[in-house]
Amino acid sequence: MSLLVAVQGWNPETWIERFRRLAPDLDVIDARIPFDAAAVTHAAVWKPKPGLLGGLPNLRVIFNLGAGVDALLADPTLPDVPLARIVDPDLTARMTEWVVMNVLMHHRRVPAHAAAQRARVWGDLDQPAAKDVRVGIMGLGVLGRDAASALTRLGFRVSGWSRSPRDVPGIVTHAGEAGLATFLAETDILVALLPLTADTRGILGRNLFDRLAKPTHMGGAVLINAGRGGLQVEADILAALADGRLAAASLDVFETEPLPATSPFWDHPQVIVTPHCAADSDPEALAGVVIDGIRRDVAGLGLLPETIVDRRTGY
Ligand code: NDP
Ligand code: OXD
Repeated sequence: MSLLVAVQGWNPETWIERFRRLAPDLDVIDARIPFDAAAVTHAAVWKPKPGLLGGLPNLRVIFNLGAGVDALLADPTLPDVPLARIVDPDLTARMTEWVVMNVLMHHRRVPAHAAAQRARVWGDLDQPAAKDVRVGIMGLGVLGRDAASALTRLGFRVSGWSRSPRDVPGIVTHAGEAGLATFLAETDILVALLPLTADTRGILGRNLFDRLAKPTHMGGAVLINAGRGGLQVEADILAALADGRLAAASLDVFETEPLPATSPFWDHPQVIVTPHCAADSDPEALAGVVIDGIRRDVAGLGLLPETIVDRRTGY
């Protein structure tokens, strides 16, 4: 068996080294060096060059080294073989940390306190209890459910929204277009953990911001997006921040990445920017997931169901 490693935007060396260490019996091939395409049986990829995977005649499985597969599915030549994505407690815990940190930053008014500190003002800001703050999570998948559970434990009133109806302990759930208006009207802090698909592209725009709760203890509602930049309409976010429909935003993902130096988000006083690092894929933690997947495939066990990407829905 041969594993082709094609990683762009991250350091491929650390993945290759980790795969070789974990599976010395496997021929690990570096896609940056000329290789025998016919020898490749499995591929571990992050944003591989379009067309690369289509040129592998004996490919059995593609392992996407992150949770989101939008970049991969955008390649029209992607071969029709099983496609797995990362589902792992390490990645999930990182995302939950980022979400909880940002919800608390806004709930506890950290940007406002930081501005007051710089102005040497001993301020007094309205500070409700977590139980009086409504956090709405768009996307009740692996990441959304874990973030919901952590926020519930902190005492927030959590609700969630998904494509199909979901039962998630401790939270109120809504589904589909029919459930969206109620979900938004009861949300003070909106957390987007959706995949980017034909249905979700541009969903975080004017029409959605109009329907969020108002007013809140922070002024308007707060938007937190760690899903994908393509979910958001950045001109609409800026307009909503300017007229108070949004009080603030935490954005980890952007329409264009890296975020261009000219973007108004960089120095926007109401916006917290992080550089698509909400949940990094750590080779040390995640290479083993791929190796297990290869072993399962070779043994005829199939991939773990929760990792399998459904190409019809796009996630
Ligand atoms: P999952 O596939 O487990 O869950 C996706 C959720 O989104 C599901 O609840 C699904 O609904 C819901 N959903 C999909 N389409 C729609 C729709 N049209 N309307 C309503 N709900 C919808 O994904 P994960 O939780 O593992 O990951 C979510 C995303 O997070 C990834 O796709 C990726 O883009 C992003 N991500 C970002 C990272 C970062 O560092 N910023 C790191 C890792 C992931 P249903 O339950 O009905 O299927
Ligand atoms: C992912 C990401 O999808 O890092 O895992 O964005």
